[in-house]
Amino acid sequence: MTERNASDDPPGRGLSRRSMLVGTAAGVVTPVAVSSLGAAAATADPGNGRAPGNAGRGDGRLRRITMYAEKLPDGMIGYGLEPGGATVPGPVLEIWEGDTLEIELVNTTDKRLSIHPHGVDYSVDSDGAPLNGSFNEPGETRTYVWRTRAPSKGPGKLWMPGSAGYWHYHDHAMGTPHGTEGLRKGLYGALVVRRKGDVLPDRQFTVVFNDMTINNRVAPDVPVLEANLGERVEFIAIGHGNNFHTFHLHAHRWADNRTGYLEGPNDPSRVIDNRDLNPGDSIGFQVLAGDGVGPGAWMYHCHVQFHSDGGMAGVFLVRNADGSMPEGAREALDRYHGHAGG
Ligand SMILES: [Cu+2]
Repeated sequence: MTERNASDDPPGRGLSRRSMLVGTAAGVVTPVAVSSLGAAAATADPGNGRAPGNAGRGDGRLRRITMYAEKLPDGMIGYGLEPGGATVPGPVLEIWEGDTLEIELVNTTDKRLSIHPHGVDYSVDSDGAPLNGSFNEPGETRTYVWRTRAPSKGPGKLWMPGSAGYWHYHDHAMGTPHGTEGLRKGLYGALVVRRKGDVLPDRQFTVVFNDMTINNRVAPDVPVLEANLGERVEFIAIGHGNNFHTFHLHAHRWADNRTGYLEGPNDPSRVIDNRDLNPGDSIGFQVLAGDGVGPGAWMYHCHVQFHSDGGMAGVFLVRNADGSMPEGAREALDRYHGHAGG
Protein backbone atom coordinates (compact mmCIF):
# COMPACT_ATOMS: atom_id res chain seq x y z
CA MET A 1 0.00 0.00 0.00
CA THR A 2 1.19 3.48 -0.70
CA GLU A 3 2.15 4.53 2.71
CA ARG A 4 3.11 8.14 2.74
CA ASN A 5 4.80 9.71 5.63
CA ALA A 6 3.92 13.33 5.91
CA SER A 7 6.35 15.26 3.81
CA ASP A 8 6.42 18.94 3.28
CA ASP A 9 4.57 18.55 0.02
CA PRO A 10 0.98 19.58 0.17
CA PRO A 11 -1.49 16.93 -0.83
CA GLY A 12 -2.24 17.22 -4.53
CA ARG A 13 -5.33 19.27 -4.76
CA GLY A 14 -5.61 18.86 -8.47
CA LEU A 15 -6.00 15.15 -8.00
CA SER A 16 -8.96 15.54 -5.76
CA ARG A 17 -11.34 16.21 -8.60
CA ARG A 18 -13.63 13.34 -8.82
CA SER A 19 -15.24 11.38 -11.48
CA MET A 20 -17.58 8.67 -10.48
CA LEU A 21 -17.86 6.05 -9.63
CA VAL A 22 -15.21 3.70 -8.52
CA GLY A 23 -12.43 5.24 -6.51
CA THR A 24 -9.03 3.90 -5.68
CA ALA A 25 -8.50 5.65 -2.37
CA ALA A 26 -7.54 2.62 -0.42
CA GLY A 27 -7.37 4.02 3.04
CA VAL A 28 -4.27 5.93 2.15
CA VAL A 29 -3.60 9.58 1.85
CA THR A 30 -4.18 9.68 -1.85
CA PRO A 31 -7.19 11.72 -2.69
CA VAL A 32 -9.90 10.03 -4.56
CA ALA A 33 -8.03 9.35 -7.71
CA VAL A 34 -10.81 7.78 -9.56
CA SER A 35 -10.74 5.36 -12.36
CA SER A 36 -13.82 5.86 -14.37
CA LEU A 37 -15.37 2.62 -15.30
CA GLY A 38 -17.61 1.77 -18.11
CA ALA A 39 -18.83 4.27 -20.61
CA ALA A 40 -21.07 5.92 -18.10
CA ALA A 41 -18.64 6.96 -15.45
CA ALA A 42 -16.28 9.43 -16.97
CA THR A 43 -17.64 12.86 -16.22
CA ALA A 44 -15.32 14.87 -14.06
CA ASP A 45 -16.97 16.73 -11.26
CA PRO A 46 -16.12 20.41 -11.39
CA GLY A 47 -15.36 22.37 -8.27
CA ASN A 48 -13.72 19.40 -6.56
CA GLY A 49 -16.94 18.15 -5.14
CA ARG A 50 -17.88 21.09 -2.98
CA ALA A 51 -21.19 21.54 -4.68
CA PRO A 52 -23.60 18.63 -4.93
CA GLY A 53 -22.92 18.78 -8.64
CA ASN A 54 -24.36 15.40 -9.32
CA ALA A 55 -27.80 16.11 -10.65
CA GLY A 56 -28.67 13.65 -13.31
CA ARG A 57 -26.62 10.88 -11.78
CA GLY A 58 -28.01 7.83 -10.19
CA ASP A 59 -30.19 7.03 -13.11
CA GLY A 60 -29.89 3.30 -13.03
CA ARG A 61 -26.74 2.71 -14.98
CA LEU A 62 -24.87 -0.55 -15.29
CA ARG A 63 -21.24 -0.17 -14.31
CA ARG A 64 -18.68 -2.87 -14.97
CA ILE A 65 -15.34 -3.28 -13.28
CA THR A 66 -12.68 -5.95 -12.99
CA MET A 67 -11.07 -6.60 -9.62
CA TYR A 68 -8.01 -8.69 -8.84
CA ALA A 69 -7.40 -10.55 -5.58
CA GLU A 70 -3.66 -10.81 -5.11
CA LYS A 71 -1.04 -11.81 -2.60
CA LEU A 72 0.91 -8.94 -1.07
CA PRO A 73 4.09 -8.79 0.99
CA ASP A 74 3.88 -9.51 4.72
CA GLY A 75 1.40 -12.32 4.14
CA MET A 76 -1.39 -9.96 3.23
CA ILE A 77 -3.90 -10.42 0.41
CA GLY A 78 -5.75 -7.51 -1.16
CA TYR A 79 -8.24 -6.49 -3.81
CA GLY A 80 -7.24 -4.10 -6.60
CA LEU A 81 -8.63 -2.60 -9.78
CA GLU A 82 -5.72 -3.65 -11.98
CA PRO A 83 -3.11 -6.40 -11.95
CA GLY A 84 -0.42 -5.54 -9.41
CA GLY A 85 -2.65 -2.86 -7.88
CA ALA A 86 -4.02 -4.65 -4.84
CA THR A 87 -4.13 -2.72 -1.56
CA VAL A 88 -5.30 -3.24 2.01
CA PRO A 89 -8.00 -2.06 2.35
CA GLY A 90 -9.20 -2.58 -1.22
CA PRO A 91 -10.40 0.29 -3.40
CA VAL A 92 -13.43 2.32 -2.39
CA LEU A 93 -16.28 1.22 -4.62
CA GLU A 94 -18.79 4.04 -5.16
CA ILE A 95 -22.06 3.87 -6.97
CA TRP A 96 -25.25 5.87 -7.09
CA GLU A 97 -28.47 4.49 -5.69
CA GLY A 98 -30.26 2.83 -8.59
CA ASP A 99 -27.09 1.70 -10.32
CA THR A 100 -26.02 -1.89 -10.86
CA LEU A 101 -22.39 -2.84 -10.38
CA GLU A 102 -21.02 -5.86 -12.19
CA ILE A 103 -17.70 -7.07 -10.80
CA GLU A 104 -15.53 -9.52 -12.65
CA LEU A 105 -13.30 -10.85 -9.87
CA VAL A 106 -10.02 -12.47 -10.89
CA ASN A 107 -8.59 -14.79 -8.28
CA THR A 108 -4.84 -14.80 -8.81
CA THR A 109 -4.20 -16.80 -5.63
CA ASP A 110 -4.06 -20.53 -5.01
CA LYS A 111 -6.94 -20.45 -2.54
CA ARG A 112 -10.67 -20.11 -2.95
CA LEU A 113 -12.05 -16.63 -2.22
CA SER A 114 -14.96 -14.36 -3.06
CA ILE A 115 -16.36 -10.84 -2.73
CA HIS A 116 -19.41 -10.40 -0.53
CA PRO A 117 -21.11 -7.00 -0.16
CA HIS A 118 -23.13 -5.45 2.64
CA GLY A 119 -26.14 -3.22 2.03
CA VAL A 120 -26.95 -3.93 -1.61
CA ASP A 121 -29.15 -6.44 -3.46
CA TYR A 122 -27.79 -9.60 -5.08
CA SER A 123 -28.94 -13.06 -6.01
CA VAL A 124 -27.57 -16.22 -4.44
CA ASP A 125 -25.02 -16.74 -7.19
CA SER A 126 -23.49 -13.35 -6.33
CA ASP A 127 -23.55 -13.95 -2.59
CA GLY A 128 -19.86 -14.80 -2.33
CA ALA A 129 -20.66 -17.47 0.24
CA PRO A 130 -19.59 -21.13 -0.01
CA LEU A 131 -23.06 -21.98 1.31
CA ASN A 132 -24.37 -20.97 -2.10
CA GLY A 133 -21.38 -22.21 -4.05
CA SER A 134 -20.77 -18.63 -5.16
CA PHE A 135 -17.02 -18.17 -4.88
CA ASN A 136 -13.89 -18.22 -7.05
CA GLU A 137 -11.87 -21.40 -7.12
CA PRO A 138 -8.09 -20.86 -7.17
CA GLY A 139 -7.20 -19.07 -10.40
CA GLU A 140 -10.84 -18.70 -11.40
CA THR A 141 -12.59 -15.57 -12.71
CA ARG A 142 -16.19 -15.08 -11.63
CA THR A 143 -18.74 -12.30 -12.07
CA TYR A 144 -20.75 -10.85 -9.20
CA VAL A 145 -23.68 -8.48 -9.69
CA TRP A 146 -24.75 -5.96 -7.06
CA ARG A 147 -27.98 -4.02 -7.50
CA THR A 148 -29.19 -0.93 -5.66
CA ARG A 149 -32.50 0.90 -5.40
CA ALA A 150 -34.01 4.14 -4.17
CA PRO A 151 -36.47 4.17 -1.25
CA SER A 152 -39.90 2.98 -2.31
CA LYS A 153 -43.44 3.10 -1.02
CA GLY A 154 -44.23 0.06 1.08
CA PRO A 155 -47.49 -1.18 2.60
CA GLY A 156 -49.67 1.45 4.29
CA LYS A 157 -47.68 4.46 5.32
CA LEU A 158 -44.43 2.57 5.34
CA TRP A 159 -41.41 3.23 3.22
CA MET A 160 -38.93 0.56 2.26
CA PRO A 161 -35.28 1.59 2.65
CA GLY A 162 -33.12 2.37 -0.33
CA SER A 163 -29.53 1.23 -0.68
CA ALA A 164 -27.71 4.50 0.07
CA GLY A 165 -25.18 4.15 2.85
CA TYR A 166 -21.62 3.61 3.93
CA TRP A 167 -21.24 -0.11 3.43
CA HIS A 168 -18.38 -2.51 2.83
CA TYR A 169 -17.33 -5.66 1.01
CA HIS A 170 -15.10 -8.57 1.96
CA ASP A 171 -14.06 -12.12 1.23
CA HIS A 172 -16.43 -14.81 2.49
CA ALA A 173 -14.68 -17.99 1.36
CA MET A 174 -10.99 -18.18 2.22
CA GLY A 175 -10.01 -20.44 5.08
CA THR A 176 -13.52 -21.07 6.38
CA PRO A 177 -17.08 -20.76 5.01
CA HIS A 178 -17.00 -17.24 6.50
CA GLY A 179 -13.80 -16.06 4.87
CA THR A 180 -12.01 -15.75 8.18
CA GLU A 181 -8.56 -16.18 6.65
CA GLY A 182 -9.28 -13.76 3.80
CA LEU A 183 -10.53 -11.11 6.20
CA ARG A 184 -7.58 -11.54 8.51
CA LYS A 185 -5.17 -11.11 5.58
CA GLY A 186 -6.80 -7.97 4.17
CA LEU A 187 -9.55 -8.89 1.72
CA TYR A 188 -11.91 -6.07 2.59
CA GLY A 189 -12.85 -2.56 1.49
CA ALA A 190 -15.45 0.21 1.57
CA LEU A 191 -18.60 0.38 -0.53
CA VAL A 192 -20.36 3.74 -0.77
CA VAL A 193 -23.84 3.99 -2.25
CA ARG A 194 -24.80 7.62 -2.69
CA ARG A 195 -28.23 9.12 -3.02
CA LYS A 196 -28.90 11.71 -5.66
CA GLY A 197 -27.98 15.09 -4.19
CA ASP A 198 -25.42 13.75 -1.72
CA VAL A 199 -22.42 15.97 -1.26
CA LEU A 200 -19.15 14.60 -2.58
CA PRO A 201 -15.96 14.87 -0.53
CA ASP A 202 -12.61 16.36 -1.49
CA ARG A 203 -10.80 13.48 0.18
CA GLN A 204 -11.81 10.06 1.32
CA PHE A 205 -10.22 7.65 3.79
CA THR A 206 -11.03 4.07 4.69
CA VAL A 207 -10.20 3.07 8.26
CA VAL A 208 -10.70 -0.61 9.08
CA PHE A 209 -10.40 -1.87 12.64
CA ASN A 210 -9.45 -5.48 11.93
CA ASP A 211 -8.64 -7.52 15.01
CA MET A 212 -5.99 -5.44 16.78
CA THR A 213 -4.92 -3.46 13.72
CA ILE A 214 -5.94 -0.49 11.63
CA ASN A 215 -5.89 -1.58 7.98
CA ASN A 216 -3.72 -4.54 9.06
CA ARG A 217 -1.11 -2.20 10.51
CA VAL A 218 -0.31 -0.87 13.95
CA ALA A 219 1.24 2.36 15.12
CA PRO A 220 3.55 3.86 14.10
CA ASP A 221 2.95 2.24 10.70
CA VAL A 222 -0.68 3.27 10.28
CA PRO A 223 -0.71 5.69 7.32
CA VAL A 224 -1.05 9.39 8.14
CA LEU A 225 -4.31 10.74 6.68
CA GLU A 226 -3.80 14.22 5.26
CA ALA A 227 -6.04 17.10 4.26
CA ASN A 228 -5.85 20.87 4.05
CA LEU A 229 -7.79 23.12 6.38
CA GLY A 230 -11.42 23.43 5.29
CA GLU A 231 -11.45 20.52 2.86
CA ARG A 232 -14.39 18.19 2.97
CA VAL A 233 -13.05 14.88 4.22
CA GLU A 234 -14.98 11.65 4.20
CA PHE A 235 -14.16 8.89 6.67
CA ILE A 236 -15.44 5.37 6.09
CA ALA A 237 -14.79 3.21 9.14
CA ILE A 238 -15.33 -0.55 9.18
CA GLY A 239 -15.01 -3.19 11.87
CA HIS A 240 -13.75 -6.76 11.33
CA GLY A 241 -12.30 -9.62 13.32
CA ASN A 242 -13.05 -10.85 16.82
CA ASN A 243 -12.93 -7.74 18.96
CA PHE A 244 -15.26 -4.90 19.76
CA HIS A 245 -13.96 -1.46 18.88
CA THR A 246 -14.92 2.20 19.21
CA PHE A 247 -13.89 4.72 16.57
CA HIS A 248 -12.85 8.13 17.87
CA LEU A 249 -11.66 11.17 15.91
CA HIS A 250 -10.12 14.06 17.79
CA ALA A 251 -11.46 17.62 17.46
CA HIS A 252 -14.19 16.79 14.92
CA ARG A 253 -17.74 15.57 15.29
CA TRP A 254 -20.56 14.37 13.11
CA ALA A 255 -24.24 13.45 13.14
CA ASP A 256 -24.98 9.80 13.75
CA ASN A 257 -27.19 9.42 10.67
CA ARG A 258 -26.80 8.36 7.05
CA THR A 259 -24.58 11.22 5.90
CA GLY A 260 -23.07 12.67 9.07
CA TYR A 261 -24.61 16.06 8.24
CA LEU A 262 -27.58 17.79 9.85
CA GLU A 263 -30.57 18.69 7.68
CA GLY A 264 -30.97 21.97 9.58
CA PRO A 265 -30.37 23.59 12.96
CA ASN A 266 -33.21 21.63 14.54
CA ASP A 267 -32.30 18.22 13.12
CA PRO A 268 -32.54 15.98 16.19
CA SER A 269 -29.81 13.56 15.08
CA ARG A 270 -27.39 12.84 17.87
CA VAL A 271 -24.01 14.45 17.31
CA ILE A 272 -21.03 12.32 18.27
CA ASP A 273 -17.26 12.03 18.02
CA ASN A 274 -16.98 8.37 19.01
CA ARG A 275 -18.93 5.34 17.87
CA ASP A 276 -19.06 1.59 18.32
CA LEU A 277 -17.43 -0.17 15.41
CA ASN A 278 -17.97 -3.86 15.91
CA PRO A 279 -17.23 -6.67 13.45
CA GLY A 280 -19.33 -6.29 10.30
CA ASP A 281 -20.35 -2.75 11.13
CA SER A 282 -19.51 0.30 9.02
CA ILE A 283 -20.00 4.02 9.44
CA GLY A 284 -19.27 7.00 7.26
CA PHE A 285 -19.38 10.74 7.59
CA GLN A 286 -17.80 13.91 6.29
CA VAL A 287 -16.12 16.67 8.24
CA LEU A 288 -14.58 19.98 7.27
CA ALA A 289 -10.95 19.45 8.17
CA GLY A 290 -10.00 21.54 11.19
CA ASP A 291 -13.37 23.32 11.24
CA GLY A 292 -13.56 25.50 14.34
CA VAL A 293 -10.36 24.04 15.75
CA GLY A 294 -7.69 24.80 13.19
CA PRO A 295 -4.96 22.76 11.56
CA GLY A 296 -2.79 20.31 13.43
CA ALA A 297 -1.94 16.66 13.93
CA TRP A 298 -5.16 15.20 15.25
CA MET A 299 -5.40 11.61 16.42
CA TYR A 300 -7.91 8.99 15.41
CA HIS A 301 -7.93 5.74 17.32
CA CYS A 302 -9.85 2.92 18.84
CA HIS A 303 -11.09 4.06 22.22
CA VAL A 304 -10.79 0.65 23.85
CA GLN A 305 -7.76 1.48 25.96
CA PHE A 306 -5.72 -1.65 25.45
CA HIS A 307 -6.39 -1.39 21.72
CA SER A 308 -5.14 2.19 21.41
CA ASP A 309 -2.21 1.41 23.70
CA GLY A 310 -1.51 -1.60 21.50
CA GLY A 311 -1.17 0.53 18.37
CA MET A 312 -4.69 1.09 17.04
CA ALA A 313 -4.01 4.79 16.57
CA GLY A 314 -3.23 7.02 13.60
CA VAL A 315 -2.88 10.68 12.73
CA PHE A 316 -5.29 12.90 10.79
CA LEU A 317 -2.93 15.66 9.68
CA VAL A 318 -4.84 18.84 8.91
CA ARG A 319 -2.43 21.13 7.08
CA ASN A 320 -2.80 24.85 6.66
CA ALA A 321 -5.18 25.88 3.89
CA ASP A 322 -2.21 26.47 1.56
CA GLY A 323 -0.90 22.96 2.21
CA SER A 324 2.00 23.97 4.43
CA MET A 325 2.76 22.24 7.72
CA PRO A 326 1.08 23.82 10.72
CA GLU A 327 3.16 24.84 13.68
CA GLY A 328 3.98 21.94 15.95
CA ALA A 329 2.71 19.26 13.57
CA ARG A 330 6.15 18.03 12.58
CA GLU A 331 7.02 17.46 16.22
CA ALA A 332 3.70 15.69 16.78
CA LEU A 333 4.36 13.38 13.85
CA ASP A 334 7.82 12.63 15.18
CA ARG A 335 6.26 11.71 18.50
CA TYR A 336 3.78 9.46 16.72
CA HIS A 337 6.50 7.73 14.76
CA GLY A 338 8.36 7.14 18.01
CA HIS A 339 5.27 5.39 19.34
CA ALA A 340 6.38 1.93 20.34
CA GLY A 341 2.89 0.55 20.39
CA GLY A 342 2.75 -0.06 24.11
CU1 LIG B 1 -10.44 -1.60 19.27
